[in-house]
Amino acid sequence: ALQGGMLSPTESPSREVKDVSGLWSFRADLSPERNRGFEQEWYKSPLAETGPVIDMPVPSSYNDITQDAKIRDFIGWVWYEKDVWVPARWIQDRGTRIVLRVGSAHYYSVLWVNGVSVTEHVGGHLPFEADISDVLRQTSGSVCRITIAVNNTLTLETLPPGTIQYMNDRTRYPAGYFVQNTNFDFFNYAGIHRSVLLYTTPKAHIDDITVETSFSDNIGLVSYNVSVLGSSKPAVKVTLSAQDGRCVASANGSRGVLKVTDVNLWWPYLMHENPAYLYSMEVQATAEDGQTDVYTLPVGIRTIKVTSTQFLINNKPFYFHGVNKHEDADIRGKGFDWPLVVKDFNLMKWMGVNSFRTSHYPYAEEVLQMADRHGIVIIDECPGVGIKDIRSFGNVSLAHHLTVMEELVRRDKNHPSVVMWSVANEPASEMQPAGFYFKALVSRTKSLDSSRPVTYITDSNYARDLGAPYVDVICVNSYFSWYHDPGHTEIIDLQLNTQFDNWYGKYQKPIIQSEYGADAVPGLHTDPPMMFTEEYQKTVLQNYHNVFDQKRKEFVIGELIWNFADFMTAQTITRVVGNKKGIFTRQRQPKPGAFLLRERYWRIANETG
Ligand code: GCB
Repeated sequence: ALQGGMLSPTESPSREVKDVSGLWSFRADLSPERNRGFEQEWYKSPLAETGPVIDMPVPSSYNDITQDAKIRDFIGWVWYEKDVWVPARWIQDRGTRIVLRVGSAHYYSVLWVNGVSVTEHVGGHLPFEADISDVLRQTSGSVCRITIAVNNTLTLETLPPGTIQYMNDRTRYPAGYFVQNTNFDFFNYAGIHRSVLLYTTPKAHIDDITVETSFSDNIGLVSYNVSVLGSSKPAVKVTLSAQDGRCVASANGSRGVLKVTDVNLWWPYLMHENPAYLYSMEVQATAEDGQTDVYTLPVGIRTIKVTSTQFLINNKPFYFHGVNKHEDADIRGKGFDWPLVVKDFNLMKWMGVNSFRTSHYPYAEEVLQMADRHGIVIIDECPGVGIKDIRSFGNVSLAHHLTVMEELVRRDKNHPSVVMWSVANEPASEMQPAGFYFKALVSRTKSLDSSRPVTYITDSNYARDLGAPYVDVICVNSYFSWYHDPGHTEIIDLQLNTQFDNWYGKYQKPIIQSEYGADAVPGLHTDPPMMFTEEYQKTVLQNYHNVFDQKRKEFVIGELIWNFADFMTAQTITRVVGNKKGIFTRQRQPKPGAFLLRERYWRIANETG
């Protein structure tokens, strides 16, 4: 089990945050074994002393920043370094705890401060941190040299999995030639993808907070649990305030239940005239020495329930009309970017999108915070995409997958916008070990969080899928008239009806169409429609929608288009500079499919209200 909490770093009277993103020094280890950096101990001295460095922005993927194809397609260790100034008062005040936190770095990371190794992390999409107070106080003064080595190699035991294939035919490939294979199509962007922060807390500090909410009649209930580290008998005080600042409930003690009369529930927007209501929960922990740590957590009070035909938010049926996204954009790749995040939310609200899936990995915390505030519902997906090789169902893989779910739940458990966990996308769930694997994964996730349903996204045959018995909601991807029967949109009606009836007939669980769509290269037109034109994408969507409209009255509880926007992929013969199934281009300009969905989503919103 994981140790400790992962509260999102925020400032408070007792905490400071210093963002050390910006320009870093960078070098890719191009040596044949990709191991020169470790052999020569590049972390021991400034990176520029061991060879040439280039400028690299953080956060950003490094792949598309330079003109060098070797860096775009690089596989192996890259090295980042930055000198930052730590305020002298942080160092001098021994009661201050100084933490270094990386929002995410893809995939495997090793962290040094002033040449001293402080932590390592496996996994490309979740934060990691280290208490660096002692290292800073023992090493040189206030300058702090941060070195981060990041390796994007994917193996059978990483999430997502991949394989490195050595090409041994010397008549066709030079010595040592290898490629990275994966079972997913999005480009394996790498580097430091989210902010790097230094932050402080008092030595005795609030390590974690867990809230679970419910209500009965007009009384809201917030059960909370606070863990404090560095003090054996902290005095914990919790205060819940409404949006106008009024205190609505308070309690003493590290766990308890707050009662809120005349509660304002957290509702998805479009479902209520006062959506996304957030209370603010201030937690104060005072240690024996009188020092107080303060942390404020936004809290949305709402419930989730699943029946055999419905998904209920606050006991009202919710229909997912939304999108699948990617963290993906020109130049920055998967690097966090506020303009992009805000633009995407504006586009989603323009379209009447009420939900999205974080396909195919956990997104930045800022995205979840936006969704909390705007009332957009999230299916929170872990990076378990493309588990297709039987060797990736082994014990080592499962153990890592369980750890990733722990890290994900630990980070995201308090977001009202998150209504369901997705533990995987399109695994080979008909393979024999999949039954045991998904049973273990779903039950562990439920033991970590009993308040949310769990699913994974399947594209396998309903009769042979071995994981479906364990999920709460069936999520199905299908690409009729695209990967099957290309060009034949007239078969969608029959095949999609059959798909839904088969799954429902076998499991009596509500179903989300978690992906459907077609590539449209912007500017390509034909009538009658042909594959890859804007007209064809629209026709595929319309044919799917006709079936959704019949089944929505029964047990289909949602539709998520693949994809919100075009995104970069590995180079293959089926992708024309990326996957073009976006209803927006990669630059976020609408294709005709976006207008079609906009009309549809607003119509559904008005009908279901
Ligand atoms: C899928 C995958 C998604 C792909 C999509 C496609 O089933 O889940 O990651 O991008 O199909 O366009 O092939």
